[in-house]
Amino acid sequence: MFLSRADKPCFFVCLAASQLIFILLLYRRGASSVFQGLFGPYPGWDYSKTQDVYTNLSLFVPDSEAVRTQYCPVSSPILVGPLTITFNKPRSLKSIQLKNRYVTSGGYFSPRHCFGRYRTAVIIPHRNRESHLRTLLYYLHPFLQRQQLHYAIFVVHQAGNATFNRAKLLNVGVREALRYDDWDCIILHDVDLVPENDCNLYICDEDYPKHLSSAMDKFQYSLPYWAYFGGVSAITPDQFMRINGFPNTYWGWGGEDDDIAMRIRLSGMSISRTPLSLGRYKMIPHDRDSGNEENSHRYNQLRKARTTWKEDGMNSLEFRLLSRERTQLYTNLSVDIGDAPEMPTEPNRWSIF
Ligand code: UDH
Ligand code: MN
Repeated sequence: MFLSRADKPCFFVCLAASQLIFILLLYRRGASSVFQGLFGPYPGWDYSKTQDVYTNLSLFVPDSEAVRTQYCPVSSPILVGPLTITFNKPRSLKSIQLKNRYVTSGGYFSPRHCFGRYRTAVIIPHRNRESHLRTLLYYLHPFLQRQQLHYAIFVVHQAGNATFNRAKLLNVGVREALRYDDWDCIILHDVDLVPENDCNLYICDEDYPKHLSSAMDKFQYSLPYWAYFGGVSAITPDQFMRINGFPNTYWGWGGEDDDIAMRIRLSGMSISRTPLSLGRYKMIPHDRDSGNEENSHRYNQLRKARTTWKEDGMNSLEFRLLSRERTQLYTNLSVDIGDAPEMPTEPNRWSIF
């Protein structure tokens, strides 16, 4: 039976073609989305029923006499799951402050009726995205309070007009945030990504760096490719130092997240990932920013990452901190990170990233 089928050359052609399609799908869209496609969605959340991110937040307020005596429970009692996220309403800093009365100067919060179990710093690389920042703060503060975290938000603002450098700003953010507190977990957070489920906990995985934004609406709620590490991720200070932080040399858009993914593997770790049904994010729609043009050197840089990661990172980080300012909703770090060096332009050889 097999032999007679194998006789036909068409059989082998079809077999090879189907395998090729499967491998391509696996690479481009991530295995989980392939399996989801083949076997239907994972049992999970119903995102057609969502709740306001401020629901029941006031339950956390004890009477003025109360003293904290215990740690907060491992699992917060007021998590609701899918959240209502809309971008049609502009948010003012004042209105966000009024809704988050227990956030203190510098964007700090500690649960008021119990001791937060986890200490989480959120670091946001930023330039010229003021309205995105306000929208994110509107959703992120109550989101983190719902999780009963001891947390603070740090915005790392790139001063000047030099080409944007996301990874270097994140390095600066981690170095500076660690001066403020003994953080258990550092969340690296794009300014335009809003989490859609409050059960997506902003705490770290003990063993490996964790990719939290596994399902972004921009990528039809699936991974764009298997090693994708962009958007929002969680890393412990130890894991961060193990990979020598992030590269300082990716100026402009693209490549730095793939370099980080490579560092994680090269240092003997792997990426842990929030399941797709939970790691859902909405991206505030936007065009490419001026000053953040595509980095045409990134393919060449990625090819060399294996040899450069040990000397390009936290151990070579140089910057000038221009100001540290504690605003009511976040700590703003304004920083001069220098300018991109002159390099001859590279032809695009890899189009897969
Ligand atoms: N960022 C800034 N200011 C900039 C550039 C980037 O704050 O000028 C930060 C911000 O936190 C942003 C992150 O860097 O979320 C990543 O940059 P991005 O949002 O431009 O990256 P993304 O992958 O780029 O979203 C997609 C550009 C799509 C353009 C095509 C639209 N159809
Ligand atoms: Mn974006």
